[in-house]
Amino acid sequence: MTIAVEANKKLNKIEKAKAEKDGLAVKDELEHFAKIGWENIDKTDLELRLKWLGIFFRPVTPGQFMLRLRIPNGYLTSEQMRLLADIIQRYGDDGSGDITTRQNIQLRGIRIEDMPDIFRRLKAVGLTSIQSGFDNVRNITGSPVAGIDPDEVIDTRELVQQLQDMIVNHGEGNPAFTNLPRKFNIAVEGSRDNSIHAELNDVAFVPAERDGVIGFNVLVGGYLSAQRCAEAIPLNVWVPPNQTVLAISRAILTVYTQQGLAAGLRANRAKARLMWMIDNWGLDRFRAAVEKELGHSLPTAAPMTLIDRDKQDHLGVHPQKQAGYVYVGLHVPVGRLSAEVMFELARLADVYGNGEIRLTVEQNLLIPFVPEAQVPLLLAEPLLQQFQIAPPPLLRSLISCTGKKYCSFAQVETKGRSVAIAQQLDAQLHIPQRVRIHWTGCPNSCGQPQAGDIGLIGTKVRKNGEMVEGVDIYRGGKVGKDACLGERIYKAVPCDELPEILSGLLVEHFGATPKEI
Ligand code: SRM
Ligand code: SF4
Repeated sequence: MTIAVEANKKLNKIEKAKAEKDGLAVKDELEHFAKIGWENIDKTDLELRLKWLGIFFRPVTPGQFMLRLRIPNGYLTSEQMRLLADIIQRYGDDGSGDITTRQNIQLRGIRIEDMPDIFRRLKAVGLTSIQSGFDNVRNITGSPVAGIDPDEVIDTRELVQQLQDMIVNHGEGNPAFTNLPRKFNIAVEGSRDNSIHAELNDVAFVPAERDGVIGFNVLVGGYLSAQRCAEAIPLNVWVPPNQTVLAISRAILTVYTQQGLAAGLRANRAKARLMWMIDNWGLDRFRAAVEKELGHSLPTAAPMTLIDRDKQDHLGVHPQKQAGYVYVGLHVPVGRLSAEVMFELARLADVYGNGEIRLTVEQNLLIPFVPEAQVPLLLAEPLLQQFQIAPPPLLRSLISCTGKKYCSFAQVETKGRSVAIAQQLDAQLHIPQRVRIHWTGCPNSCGQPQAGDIGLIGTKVRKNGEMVEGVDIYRGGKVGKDACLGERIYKAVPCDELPEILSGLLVEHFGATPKEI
């Protein structure tokens, strides 16, 4: 038996499909797919490889695709937002957008026959969806207030854009990083408040000062999944914020891709994230492999990171580092957008700001560069009555994954239910502090429930002899400095009992008191 055949036996089903035909190969077939229609596309191309272009077949709404973009550092322009609105508008009620927990945008309702034209239009405004799904590096996150935060350590915008350009070859697709053993998350923090949940990423760069130079310490191996949740651990290296960040990212991705098979990562997808390579090899061997790939050794980590603040949610009106300007953080309930509001957001960014829009991992958005004198006019705009700057406490910090409406993994409906329960409890209770409730429809944990003050993971529960929608409840997640994951405190609570249980938790642990009726 040849070595190749022996190695192939160790590949899981997805690896075999990738070995037969690379995911990126469908890029050249998109026009053809548009002509033949989704029903005639090969099943593996339809359900798997199209994700390399950011195109997700949705079994819940067959024929209406989800398109996951890349919005590096969560930074987009009014022109880009207007185009995204225009793309979904033609699908009427089926068309919508979501701000995701990776500071990104997903569009829904899209027909395959329109994709080639949509791709041309995205390119024309500098957007891409390439390699945003499956075994690729996902949207790269950075501080939403990069370049405008008066207390910022490093402006991450250019660095994040350069990283994306390197990894996806300026939107053309990059065969070097298209066959990772699994998905891969990268975050670059430049603020003091850990605005991007560094600990949840496969690789995170966090600001740290060494010998008077500000650069980054590197964390590796963080991830959430149904089987295991791991906080990222220090690689014990420090890198200056220039090309070294790109070089070390390239080296880590190369080691993970090229040595993943030897490290046993391509046999079982539940044991294929970067942390498993570190577990299998040990941190020292992993670091040595990265340094070898890099061609030189790296200085040890700076003793302290510069993350020393509680996490901000950026809602409301905040002074910028540019005198006379503020940024205004708008709350977008569970990140859901319609074409109409997207057009309106683009208009507000142009009229009141400089045309920029920033997205946050809390599924909200900011309009920066608003002259102080313009603030009262902006706050009086009708959209700000819907996307408020100071919503009630539970709604304010609510996060939810996609859930049953569009996701076939979901055990429960999330977005609508989470808003309804938050509104009910906000009406019943005085809640003196921010309580971050994270909903996620299944144990995959896209809504980062382990990061929430309270986290809810969808599950099925038997009640009165019937299977009903329910949740496991987590508590104790901390974000910002000293971030840590929460732990499960209740199993299998039926959703109709949730308002009472959550109310009890809010009173017992978060100082809530009933409102006088
Ligand atoms: Fe996720 C799979 C949605 C952030 C962990 N995630 C999925 C799929 C693609 C499953 C599917 O095909 O239906 C979901 C698409 C549903 C849809 O139609 O929207 C999905 N994930 C999302 C989003 C949209 C949730 C949201 O509402 O914001 C987020 C998109 C981010 C982006 O813009 O790229 C999203 N997913 C996350 C995060 C959070 C994060 O990155 O900080 C996690 C946990 C962190 C992590 O990955 O380590 C996450 N998603 C998963 C997993 C479990 C990964 C694993 O190693 O097992 C899956 C399933 C898988 O990959 O096998 C998954
Ligand atoms: Fe779908 Fe589960 Fe992710 Fe929610 S957590 S989007 S239900 S895969």
